[in-house]
Order: sequence, then C-alpha cells, then structure tokens
Amino acid sequence: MASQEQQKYDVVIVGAGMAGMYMLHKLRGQGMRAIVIEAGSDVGGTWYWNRYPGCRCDVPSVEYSFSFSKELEQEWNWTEIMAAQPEILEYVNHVADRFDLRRDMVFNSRVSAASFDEDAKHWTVTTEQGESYTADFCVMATGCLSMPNKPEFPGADRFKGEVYHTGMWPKEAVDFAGKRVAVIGSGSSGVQAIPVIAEQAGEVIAIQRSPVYTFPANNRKLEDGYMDLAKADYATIREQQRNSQTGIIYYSPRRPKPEGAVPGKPKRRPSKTILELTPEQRKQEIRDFGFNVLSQYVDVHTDPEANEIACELYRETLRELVKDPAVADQLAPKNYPIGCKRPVIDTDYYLAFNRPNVRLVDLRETGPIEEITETGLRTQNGAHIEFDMLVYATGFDAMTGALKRMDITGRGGRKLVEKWEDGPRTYLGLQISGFPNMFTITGPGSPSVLSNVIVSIEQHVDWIADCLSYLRGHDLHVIEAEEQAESDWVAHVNEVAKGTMFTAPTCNSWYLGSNIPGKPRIFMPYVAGVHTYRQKCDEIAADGYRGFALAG
Ligand code: N01
Repeated sequence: MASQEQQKYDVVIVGAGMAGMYMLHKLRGQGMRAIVIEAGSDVGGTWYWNRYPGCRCDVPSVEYSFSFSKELEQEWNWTEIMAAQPEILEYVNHVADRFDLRRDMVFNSRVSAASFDEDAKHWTVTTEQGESYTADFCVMATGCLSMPNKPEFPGADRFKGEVYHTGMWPKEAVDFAGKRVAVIGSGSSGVQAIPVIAEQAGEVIAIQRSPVYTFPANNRKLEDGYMDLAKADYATIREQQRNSQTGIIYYSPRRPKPEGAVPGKPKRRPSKTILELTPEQRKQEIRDFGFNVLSQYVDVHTDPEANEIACELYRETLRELVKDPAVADQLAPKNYPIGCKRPVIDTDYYLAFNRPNVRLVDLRETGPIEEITETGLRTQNGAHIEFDMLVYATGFDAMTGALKRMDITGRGGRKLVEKWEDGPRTYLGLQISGFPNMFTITGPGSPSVLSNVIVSIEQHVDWIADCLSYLRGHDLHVIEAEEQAESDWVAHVNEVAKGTMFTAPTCNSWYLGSNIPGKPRIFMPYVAGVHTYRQKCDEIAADGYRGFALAG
C-alpha cells in the first residue's frame, strides 16, 4: 500500500462498481488525483457480488453499457439481447483494463467510516483494514442494491448444510447435484435462480412469502449483423436513452429490406389502455403480444380499476402455464397492484413448477419461518422442511443500507444515521445537507433504480465532475446542499410519486423500505424520469449551483 504521505487525494471514491470506475476515469481526465476503495477483490460491484445461477440483466445489453467512450462502444460485442452476469463482468473487466483503472484502486478494503474535518475542509475515510485516506471531496459510489438483507431467523447458525446469499455468491462453482436446495425469496433473484438450480439439483424447495408479477424476458442470442447495426446507431441510441423516461428504449436495429421484398401488412400496435378493450379483445391482445402487454397499458399504472383487470388477466394466464391448479393458485399474486414492485423479468419461472423436482412452500399458508434447524427449517404451523442447502434470495437493504452501514459524520459531528432516522433526505440524490463535499451517485431522491442505472450513473458522474471543475475554476473549496433546497426536493420527490402504483396503500416494496423490519416507509427514488431529472440538474448547475452553498 502507498505511504501515509501519498494517501492524500483530491477525491476519494467509495466503491469500484460501474459508478466508481467511471468517476475515477472522468476525474483523471480532469487532472484530479482520485483513489477508489473497494470491499471486493476486484471491480464490478453488483456484477462482482451477484454470481448466482441465472443472474442476468433485464436491460438490453447494448443499452446497458457505457457511452463515454466511442472506441469502447465500437470494440465491444455483446452476444445476447440481455446479457448474463459472466458477460457483464467480462465487459466491466475489459473497461478496467482498457482504461488502466486498477492502478488507482485499493481492493479488499471495506470503508467503515468517513468524517468531514471542518477546519481542514477535507474528508477522512477509514477502512476495516485500518487504512485511512484524506481527500477534499468524497464520492459515495456504493450502489443502490449492495447491502444484502439476510433475515435473522432463530437458529440460523445451527444449519449443517451449505448456506449462500444470492447477493454474496462465491466465485467458486457451487455443486447442486443430487441436493435438496431450499431457496427463500421470490423476488428477481429467486425467480432467476430457481429454474436454473432446478436443472441441476435433486430437488428445489421454493419458499415464498409474497408471489410476484413476473414477465418473460424473451431473451435470445443476437443475430448476425445486429452488433454492426447497433454500433452504427450508437449515437442515436444514446441520445434517445437520455431523452427517455427510464433510459431504456428497447433498441431494435432497422435492417435494410432484401431486394425485391414485398412490404408485409404493418403490425398492429397494442392498445394504449386496457379499459378501452372488451374482455375478448384483452385476451386477444395477450395472444397477439404476449403476457408482457399487461404492464404496457398506461392506465394499468394510474387507474386502480384498470390495474385490477390486468391483475386478474395475469392470474388467468398464469393458470394456463402451471399444470397443478393448487400450485398456480399459490403462485398467483393477489392484494397488491402490478407496478408496485420492481418488475421481475424471468426465463421459464412458472414452467419450473411443472418439473417433478420443484416444490413450492407458501408461507401465507404455513405461517412465517419460525426457526432454522440443523437439517432444515420450521414454519409457524409446526411443519419441518428438510433440505441440504439453503439459498437466501432475500434481497437488499436498498438505497440507504450501504451508506448507513458506514459511520458517516458531517458538519458539527452530525451522523448520517441520525439525520436519516426518519428516512433519507437529499438534494437531487446528489448531496446531503450537513455533509459538505460529499456526493452520492444514484442516491435516494434520484431516478436511480427506476432507470437504466448506467444512464443515471453517467449523468451523475458528469454532473459531479463538472461541479468540481466549476469549484476549481472559481477558487471555491466547499459545496453543501442547503437545508431548504433539500426539504423542497424531498417534498417534490414525494409529490410526484403520489397517485402511482408505487405508493398504493396495498403496496409493500423495497422502494418503500418495507422489506426491512423497522425501516421508515418512504418512497426513495424519483419517478419523473431521467430526462426531466437531467434537465433539472442542468438548470441548477447553469444557475450557479442553485440550492448549494459554495464557499472558498
Ligand atoms: O430481492 P427482493 P431480490 N421470510 O427484495 C423474500 C435487482 N435485481 O434480490 O416480497 C421469507 O425483490 C421477499 O418476500 P416479500 C432488482 O432491482 C435485478 O430478488 O418481502 N421471505 C422476496 O420474495 C430487484 O428488484 C435482477 O414478502 C423473505 C424476496 O425475499 C432487486 O435487485 C436480478 C423474508 C426478496 O426479494 C432485489 O431483488 C436480481 C423473510 N424473512 C436482482 N425476507 C435483474 O433481473 C425477504 N423475503 C436485473
């Protein structure tokens, strides 16, 4: 490790996921001295930690990629519409190699604390390994879904078999052959893992607390010529992504028609609203456009009546996929709307329950998990379920967990955990009043998890880098969100989320923090979309960083 004298930087960045990587690259380009501190042994963040079977992205691969380097865009070839975790990790490693990022990164170092020194006007970041780094600015690139949630079941350490968490999956291959594998959780991770584990294991026992609305990924290999067309279209793709709601445009290359081809009948578009259709027309649209159409009707996301119609059609379609009517009924989500939780995208999830080696345990019938035993788990009704391996697919303490697990101290000795006791408060999801010179990438109050996160990461990194360059250019050394601007932003974030399915009274989701016992129920991301959000951030910067106090 570098000597103490060398450990003074312009910027210390916490996290070597895609946000930390691009932040480092961008700051280097501005001649700033930056260092990245990372708990893992290499780059990748989410894609480093989540190596469970079946893990893949739900954003098309050409869109889930960096746009900051035209050369990088032109040299990288994706192989599938939606890339699997190994391919994304390969891409991330390629980026790290190509831009020689690792030389300014420290691995296997978990940041335990960060504190602002008001006199020296710098941050000191310390790690569990005992290292310490000082820098004028601190950028938290700690990710939104990086603090695994492992429920504390009584007796958990008594279990004699292997135990895994999808969000902390080992690098070594896990051997499921012949084993009875229990998977707790039916969110995106469980839904992706269960069908793949079922192909290898003796038996899979899916332990479900809440059934999910999950939609087919319709993934496939990219056809020949796809990447060439995408490469030629990248400039347009990026422009459209930045001007969209979510940063995802579902790009499809326009191929030249073969010579002499007769134009076919134009494909009908699905209806915009579900309410305008008769019951028979609704079924016809599902036949024509697939199950996914249900989440595409605009009124499903705004009108409870339309939503209930979609939910009922969803349950009907599910019954056609799952052979055992009792299992289909257990898998059917009820009592909360489509669009409340993060959409789950799957490959053959329901079909897995038609396999003889997949069994569903519905905790709504058995009561919650009461304890883990040496050989399995016991539910509230006294039933004992035996297995050899336990997989927690129980998600994350989202958006605030990674920040709150560090002891962050701002001005006047104020702790972040105290400030956020009743829920996160930020200005633009970029800064926190009372914590000068600290930035959060994709923090609560920004579109983050409601968007293609790479689009949001690039926008935040560019904004922060421009801001630091502005401060330098004006001989300013301190920037801090003003209390009032922060309060106004928090109110705005809440206001725009009102009336959406995300905040419906029957909705419980990690967006609202409801998956973590005791976490305040606050809707954390910003729903107005990446385009609107970018405009607001740009206007604020153009207005001399309105709402931020700047000091020399
Ligand atoms: O986590 P989750 P995840 N007893 O919180 C259950 C991204 N992601 O890792 O719904 C029993 O969604 C819990 O039950 P309930 C994506 O943004 C993306 O699956 O709280 N069960 C739920 O079923 C995603 O939304 C991909 O009642 C318990 C499950 O565990 C986010 O990460 C792939 C329990 C947790 O589901 C999180 O997904 C993977 C308990 N005590 C992840 N506690 C892509 O496709 C929790 N559960 C790109």
